[in-house]
Amino acid sequence: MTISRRHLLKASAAGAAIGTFHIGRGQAQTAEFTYKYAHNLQVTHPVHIRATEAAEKIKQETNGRLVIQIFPASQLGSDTDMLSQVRSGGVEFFTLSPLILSTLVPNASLNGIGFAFAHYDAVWKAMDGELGTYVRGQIAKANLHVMDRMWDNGFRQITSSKGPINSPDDLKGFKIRVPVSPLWTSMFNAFQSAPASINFADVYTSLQTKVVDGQENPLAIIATAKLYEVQKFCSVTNHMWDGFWFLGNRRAWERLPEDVRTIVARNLNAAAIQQRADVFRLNATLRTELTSKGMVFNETQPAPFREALKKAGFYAEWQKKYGDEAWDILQRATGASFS
Ligand code: X2X
Repeated sequence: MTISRRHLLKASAAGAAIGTFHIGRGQAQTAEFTYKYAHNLQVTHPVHIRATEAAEKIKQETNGRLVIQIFPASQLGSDTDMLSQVRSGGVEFFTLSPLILSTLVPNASLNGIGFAFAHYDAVWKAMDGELGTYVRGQIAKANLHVMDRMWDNGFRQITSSKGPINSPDDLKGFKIRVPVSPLWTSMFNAFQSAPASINFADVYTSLQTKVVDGQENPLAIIATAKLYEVQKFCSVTNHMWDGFWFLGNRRAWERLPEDVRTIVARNLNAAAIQQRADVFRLNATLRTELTSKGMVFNETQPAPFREALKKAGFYAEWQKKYGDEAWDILQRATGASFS
């Protein structure tokens, strides 16, 4: 029996869908598993680039048994849709912001508390440490598989077509797009802005048509999604750090033989580490690049923004929502104190 035939039979026995034919290295092979991975970013973003490399390595190392097809730029649907799809098995893999994931796993959003992280060292210590372990435990309880290493989105900055944000007062009444997540809405309500929950798939158009005046995202996204075409000002607020959990449909994950799972996990976790370094490097150059495209940057101080959140009862409210155990983990992990 040939290898591919044996795999085919194994796949049928496991009840798995028989994969599509694909040509690799000059020979026709049948993939035993063909899985879809969906994400919301452009193909120029480090998430897509590193995931593509990882998928290629996974194909090679599994001798073509697992082919991961990547669907970028919300091609298969918005984050909200894809979260349902990865739960039902319509897509097998999906990268998602923990804050959006919190619509399913409430305490997943801890990392997004305003001004919790001062710099990247604190971020990875927390997300590769106790905070990440706690959140992955919460995600597992919701019946999703999650890879150990988180991918980077970045420190978020506020862009606007109207004018710079220099102080919390400038956020009052500001029509700002936020991702679909209670924590984001709550934070910009605390600033007395007018937040609108919009999936990333619709952000460019909503800015272009002036449904909203601004949005907030890390520089790597402002650049790769070309938001500079529809936004003039970029205010460096670093008001929140956000990343992406690499999620898997639980049944699809468990259907993979153990040796394949090991190969997938090793490659995706290694890709995450490289992707973090990519974003870090981009941060150093993107400001110049975006300035040359016409964006106007300004610096801000975190203290008045943090004070405004505190005054509005933002930290107290979320401490109550998360519970003391989770809040203590956040404080220990970040070294931040919000009282
Ligand atoms: O929707 C966003 O703004 C993005 C791309 O940063 C997230 O996935 C949270």
